Amino acid sequence: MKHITPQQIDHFRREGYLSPLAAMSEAEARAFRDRMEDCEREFGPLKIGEYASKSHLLFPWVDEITRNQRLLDAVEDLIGEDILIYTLTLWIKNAGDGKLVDWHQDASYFGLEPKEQVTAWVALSESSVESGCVRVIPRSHLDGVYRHSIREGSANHMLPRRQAVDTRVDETRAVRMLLRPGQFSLHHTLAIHGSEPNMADDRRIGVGISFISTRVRFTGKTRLTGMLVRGTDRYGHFDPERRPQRNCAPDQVSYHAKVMKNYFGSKKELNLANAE
Ligand SMILES: O=C(O)CCC(=O)C(=O)O
Repeated sequence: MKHITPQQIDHFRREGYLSPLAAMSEAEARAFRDRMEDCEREFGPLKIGEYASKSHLLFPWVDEITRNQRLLDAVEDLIGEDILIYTLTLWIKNAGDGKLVDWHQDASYFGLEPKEQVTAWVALSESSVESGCVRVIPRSHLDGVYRHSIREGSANHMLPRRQAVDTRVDETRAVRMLLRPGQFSLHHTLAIHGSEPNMADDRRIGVGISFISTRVRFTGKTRLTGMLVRGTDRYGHFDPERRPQRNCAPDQVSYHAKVMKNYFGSKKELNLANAE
């Protein structure tokens, strides 16, 4: 075990999540947040589907977060030592902006087999009850993939297609994954999760990194890309991704746009909801 204990691994397998774990100090998280906010001043708001998606291809500071050793040690303890990033999202809720994430499972639109993807959610600001932390339904990952449908007209939903599980979720069972800046949570690809609006005075900022083992493959026909962050890729299910050298270098911006088009196109091909 590199970062988490056998008891914590049991907890993850039984409950479908693990939280909180330490990735970095609050001061380090603040420094990453400052770098993010510099980018917002330079490039404008970071939006999902644009620069807030697969941002590790655009910004060296995001690339750096994804290579945090404590984070990768915990992920390795769960999925093994050969680790790829499948996708990544900057989940930014500004104070009082009303944004929320409806109950959903990542596996319902990722199109991956086997369903061994794990999301690490790294807090760059306080993720609390007031700021709309991620909530998860314990043991919901044991029931397979639920039907999802598109919630039209819900403009504040952060998932691009506003998809949500059809089943009524018993919210009294939800666990709030409270995080200080620099801490992270882990959730299973089949765990039902979501979050409420930010009612705090500060922004709520999280980096959601979807990790897979290199043995996991995409089930559609499109050939997708993935970023190897640890170990060796002996399978070649994904084309390697190119790391950014500086924020939004023009050739990297066009590379990112091409990768995103391919990624979102692949969801349509599978008839899955466009997401993250
Ligand atoms: O940040 C949120 O509120 C939701 C995050 C989420 O859906 C995810 O990381 O998979």
